[in-house]
Amino acid sequence: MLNLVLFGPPGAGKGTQSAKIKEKYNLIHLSTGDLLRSEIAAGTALGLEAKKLMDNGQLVPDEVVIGMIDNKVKANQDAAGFIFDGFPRTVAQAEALDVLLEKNGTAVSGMVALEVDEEELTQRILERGKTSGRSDDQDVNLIRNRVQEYESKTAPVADHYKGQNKYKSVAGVGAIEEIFDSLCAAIDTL
Ligand code: B4P
Repeated sequence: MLNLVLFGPPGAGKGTQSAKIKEKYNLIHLSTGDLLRSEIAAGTALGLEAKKLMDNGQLVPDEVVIGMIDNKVKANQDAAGFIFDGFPRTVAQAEALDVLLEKNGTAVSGMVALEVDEEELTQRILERGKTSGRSDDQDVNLIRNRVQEYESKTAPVADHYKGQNKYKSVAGVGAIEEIFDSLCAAIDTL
């Protein structure tokens, strides 16, 4: 089973590359951002709470996203594997993922990180904001908050996988196809 954690700051291209990776490796794509946006669109209580935090560029509580991932993993027991996109975003989420995969008789195969500088991230997100309708994509200060949340709470997640010898990184700037080729080369070593 291939269980891939695709990692990187907001706007690094995790969603873009996940769509390609899932086709090539026949994986189930689990994006916590997409799952939360579905809850918001459906107007659920969870979605309403999440929206307040997402509109400030803050992370949603760990137990909420861990519960969503747990349900999806249990519902897809026959999958060839998973691509986790935007999850885990805290060390507590990474520890919970280890436990829930172990209960299902499997483990994270590796983390691959996309490296992109903040100026490029900001430009990409603002560009997407022109058409995405996402309220967290429109404002430079809000994007800065998201990057700060990433630096303080999410970047340490890389150390969790470095400690398990499961960490790789690739340059995330350039043509989407070239980045995809670099990602596949890294995935093929896992
Ligand atoms: P996400 O939905 O995960 O949003 P993201 O980080 O902006 O997305 P991504 O990196 O996938 O960027 P994309 O491919 O779209 O999270 C949103 C919010 O949800 C968070 O701020 C948080 O509040 C909450 N949340 C989600 N998961 C959580 C968790 N686990 N715990 C707590 N809270 C959580 O790329 C961005 C843009 O760049 C696109 O427009 C794309 O077209 C463009 N692009 C991609 N590759 C490019 C390239 N090579 N060159 C030029 N442009 C490129």
